Amino acid sequence: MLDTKSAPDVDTLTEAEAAEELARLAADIAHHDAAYHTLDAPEISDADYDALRRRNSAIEARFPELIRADSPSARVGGAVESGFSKLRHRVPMLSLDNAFGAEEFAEFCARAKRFLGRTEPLVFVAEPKIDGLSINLSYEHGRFVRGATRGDGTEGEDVTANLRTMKSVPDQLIGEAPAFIEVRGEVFMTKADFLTLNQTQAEAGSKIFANPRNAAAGSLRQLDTRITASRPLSLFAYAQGESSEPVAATHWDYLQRLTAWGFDVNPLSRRLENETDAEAFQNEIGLERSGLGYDIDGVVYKIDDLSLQRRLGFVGRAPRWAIAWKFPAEQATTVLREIRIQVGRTGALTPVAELEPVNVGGVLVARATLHNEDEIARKDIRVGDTVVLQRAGDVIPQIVSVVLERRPEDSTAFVFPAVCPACGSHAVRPPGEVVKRCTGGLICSAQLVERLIHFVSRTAFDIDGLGGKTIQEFYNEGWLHSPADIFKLPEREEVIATREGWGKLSARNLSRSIAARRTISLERFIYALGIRRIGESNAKLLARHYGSFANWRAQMLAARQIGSDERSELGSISGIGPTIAEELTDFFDEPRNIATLDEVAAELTIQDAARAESADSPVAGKTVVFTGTLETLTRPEAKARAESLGAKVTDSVSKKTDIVVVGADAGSKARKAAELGVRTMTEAEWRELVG
Ligand code: 5U1
Repeated sequence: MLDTKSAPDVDTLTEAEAAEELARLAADIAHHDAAYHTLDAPEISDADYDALRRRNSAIEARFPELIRADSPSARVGGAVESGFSKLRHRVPMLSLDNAFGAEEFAEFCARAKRFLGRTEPLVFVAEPKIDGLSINLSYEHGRFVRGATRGDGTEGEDVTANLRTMKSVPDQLIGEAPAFIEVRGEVFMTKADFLTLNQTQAEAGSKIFANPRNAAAGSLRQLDTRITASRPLSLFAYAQGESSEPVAATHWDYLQRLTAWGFDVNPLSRRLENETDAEAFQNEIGLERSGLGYDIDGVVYKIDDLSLQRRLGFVGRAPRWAIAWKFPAEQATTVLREIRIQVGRTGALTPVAELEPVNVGGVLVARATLHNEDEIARKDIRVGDTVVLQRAGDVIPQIVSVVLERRPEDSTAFVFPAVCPACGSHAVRPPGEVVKRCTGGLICSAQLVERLIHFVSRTAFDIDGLGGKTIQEFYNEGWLHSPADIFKLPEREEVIATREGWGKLSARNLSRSIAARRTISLERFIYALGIRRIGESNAKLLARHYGSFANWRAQMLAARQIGSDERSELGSISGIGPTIAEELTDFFDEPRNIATLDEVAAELTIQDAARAESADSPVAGKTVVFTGTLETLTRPEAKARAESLGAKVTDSVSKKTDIVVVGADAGSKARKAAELGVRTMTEAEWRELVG
């Protein structure tokens, strides 16, 4: 994942870098959206996720012409996922503004009073803010008829059937109820239920949830109602949506009605006669927090008088009459046993702290992310250290600092590995990035499945009948160790035909699709290798520049030498540049990548690419000679640029020469050009000609 803290300033990005980063951000954000909303298994903290979105918007603001069709800005993070039908909330479910201290709370009160033009104190209802999942329940004549998640605030998922399985969602309201009413509240899981559920999940080899919030969301958003029914979900009701008639004059009275109708209302809720009572309440709940059976991340303060609430209304997506006063993150100290390096599916090496298990705000934590090499160095985190651990309402616990007084005497600084722990390939860290990556993309077990899925994907080899699930299955069988193994699958056709979901015909078709792809264009082949930053357009540039597989391979091997002509040539291909050149040479620096590359190439006929030739270039088809010392270009750069525009570059001047570019201290070639009447130009004139 992009590290937004150390990423280059948006103002310094070139257009090509911006386009590339937007593509990466779109993929990263979509991945994290799916992890959070669909899988309920977030991989990064909310703050890191927000930073990714902010960076995406900043780049789009600077390069509006680069905004992608799949731009994350066009999607709301909590957008509705497939699987459940959508339900539109009659009154939008808005979010709350936050206050992070007494001063910000006082500013909120002052704003509300200014708006209302009043000076007398405000009466509030204070309720602990549960870290769960907001839902909207609709009742007609007292009977529960529909229930939806918050979704994007306007439209949520219809989880009626699942909500019906919860004891704390009354099916029939007790006593008198309006013809229609929407009741809002928070579905949550207690800390104890969360721990028991995770234990059961672990024993069954099923998914482990990151925290009670995700466990609650994952349990409510089950397509199989029986699974939801088996999960211990609770609900506190706390707000109203649309109502066919008024049911109370104050929020406090409304909470009493909710209780009378049969809802659970948080028993810690309190009516505060004066806004100045809020700080004491905040401190009181803060002290109780870690002992509560459920996670809270603050207290919600709502102006009690509903007529004042109506007058205050909303600003943007949040009410002017309520605010969430957040608590600081919960902390604990523990001992760091080990720093383990995880290899992600894209080859990113991520350090993870293995901890002496410790209770942080009621949840047992045994692992924390260390983000990257720089983070470890900056905090000087060492194995054996006592560390301060923090769990915000967030996802992954973090190490805040080291308790230096408790550092063992023999401790040594952590040395980040230079090789991948999964495959032993060398690990590299491109300039300007914080993430170290394994270079053994084609051989690394941690990355192989992902690489193979890319290899057979529609824009690469496009092998029909070989999707991600099948690749994973065949990999699990031990049939796939490298891309070349894809082409050996037809040898297993008979066995494949006997597998569940397969038959003779589909196995035959798979063999045919594979055979049909044994001939491939050079650009698709280069793209299929999945080398970092070599997307479709860069693969095309490379293919058109180098023409054949053999030439590309030889040139890449030679380009590993920094300062070589081949390296300068590679870096000077318009659209490639030194960063991408380095990704390529890193790939070719790993001997096992080359062996794997050759192994798959041996299975294929790789078609040559049409050499780059720009029809409208003024030098296309011309023979050009460079002589003398060029000031703004190296000789290989000048040659590569001319060739990429379709010119032929030669060393000697003859009648066939069309242009001689004369640099400083040019000698005999310039004289010969004059004798033969060949057109000469200065370096500046050449640059102007070729743009
Ligand atoms: N306890 C509580 N949590 N909570 C969350 N009350 C409450 N109210 C909310 C939200 C989003 O919103 C209303 C103020 C509309």
